[in-house]
Amino acid sequence: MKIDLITIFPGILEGPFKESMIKRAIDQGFVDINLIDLRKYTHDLHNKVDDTPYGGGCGMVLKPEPLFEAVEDLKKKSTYDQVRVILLTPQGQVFNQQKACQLAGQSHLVLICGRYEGIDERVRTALVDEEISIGDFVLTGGELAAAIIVEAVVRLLPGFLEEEASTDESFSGSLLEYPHYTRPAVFRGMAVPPVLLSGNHGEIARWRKKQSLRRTYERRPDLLQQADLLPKEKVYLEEIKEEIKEENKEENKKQQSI
Ligand code: JDQ
Repeated sequence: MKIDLITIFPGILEGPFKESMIKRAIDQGFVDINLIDLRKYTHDLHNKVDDTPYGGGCGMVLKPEPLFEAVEDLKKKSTYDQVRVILLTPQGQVFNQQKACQLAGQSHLVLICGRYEGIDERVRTALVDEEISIGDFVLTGGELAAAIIVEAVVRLLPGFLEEEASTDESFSGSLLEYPHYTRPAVFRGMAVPPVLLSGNHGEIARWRKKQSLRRTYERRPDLLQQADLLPKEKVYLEEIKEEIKEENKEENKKQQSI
């Protein structure tokens, strides 16, 4: 897979791609990531990439010419026949794991990281295939949003992560993760749940599944709505609801005795 990122601040994106998981993916040849400085596609003395908005108003807008030249150049040089051009913007479709999977299936992505008040609308209409937001909050530019998308996509590339690690996790299975513990067995008086030390793999799997269901029920009931649970999981969920009811009764008794 090839990922090109067009930005006026390549420095923002250098760090994230030089460390850890993404560096390994690059070194092992799973992905080729290129930072493209938009100013390289300007022709004036000052490498001007922005201009004032028509109609007035505050701030600046990214000019169309450098962005068109950059994307056209990247497409011309691409060895793939399908190049997907993505714009990071607060107005895009909200990014999620499903979208990450879709993008991981593409061979060549071009991510445009805007700045200022945004980009000239003609870039959006004539050049961009898809607009993505990483969530309902406001950033000052698209670079950090692009880094998040690259991270979520690269870890899904076929053969890169351990199979189980990416299929067994939060969101792809639409349940939250169960709690994890490592040594020591007792830390500052806090003990690891005994079942995890039992060596009974069936019991451990059952405990973990119930913990996943309980966490999802308590923290993200919206995810349970979408999940199609197995009959066994539905039984666990009913047990969990009973357990929570019992725990609340105990809480109330304690409260009343004070
Ligand atoms: C740009 C901006 C318009 C703020 C300029 C380019 N999820 C998400 N939040 N914020 C962004 C994405 C984002 C992406 C690219 C950006 C913000 N800005 C600043 C532009 C309205 C508000």
